[in-house]
Amino acid sequence: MKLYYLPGACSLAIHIVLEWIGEAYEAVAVTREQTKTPEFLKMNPAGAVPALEITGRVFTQNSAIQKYLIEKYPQANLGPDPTPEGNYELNHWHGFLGGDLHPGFRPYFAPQRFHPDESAHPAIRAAAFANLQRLYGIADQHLNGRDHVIAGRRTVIDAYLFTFSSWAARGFPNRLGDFPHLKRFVGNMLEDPGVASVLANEGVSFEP
Ligand SMILES: N[C@@H](CCC(=O)N[C@@H](CS)C(=O)NCC(=O)O)C(=O)O
Repeated sequence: MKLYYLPGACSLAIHIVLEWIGEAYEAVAVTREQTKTPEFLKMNPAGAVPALEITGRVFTQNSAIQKYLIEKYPQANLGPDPTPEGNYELNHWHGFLGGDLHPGFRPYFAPQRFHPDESAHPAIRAAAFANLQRLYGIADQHLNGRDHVIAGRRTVIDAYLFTFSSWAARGFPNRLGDFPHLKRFVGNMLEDPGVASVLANEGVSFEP
């Protein structure tokens, strides 16, 4: 397996999941510019990471790759409880993280993609920040009294929420200070040997 990733980007979730699975894989760092080259676009026409190559086939889209890896490596036990409710929880958090939280960062980190006039950027960032604070508040309340997002044990969703929480820790003025339960969750994840190894490998470090 070969994972193409941008250091610290959303591909970090797949990187952690591969480390947890424990099968052999290669992690290949790319730059944003490289994701737009003809070679990369042939692999993923969306010009984005994560892209996971397995014996000549390329898998893309974070939540789809996570579900694939859950089924491919059941012995890693990184999926939901095998019940309709368990599946619902997995899909619910994929929707929240991939559909709400991830796109919520775009106007915060790249307001120029939303308005060419620089004078509009502070207002765009402020609105994005308010929305992100609201969304992190939801995740924070969910983690009140829980060590894991779903199933009462480590799953792919822990890796996915951790990834976006690392963006907040690195990009918000108060890091995760407004979210005590999330901060505790991230602190625990930072002590996980697999997570620590992946962060070191990607050259990413941060305080929650
Ligand atoms: N919906 C895709 C989004 C992937 C995505 O946005 N990846 C970002 C990194 S977090 C990327 O590769 N961006 C390249 C760019 O902005 O040019 C997924 O969930 O996998």
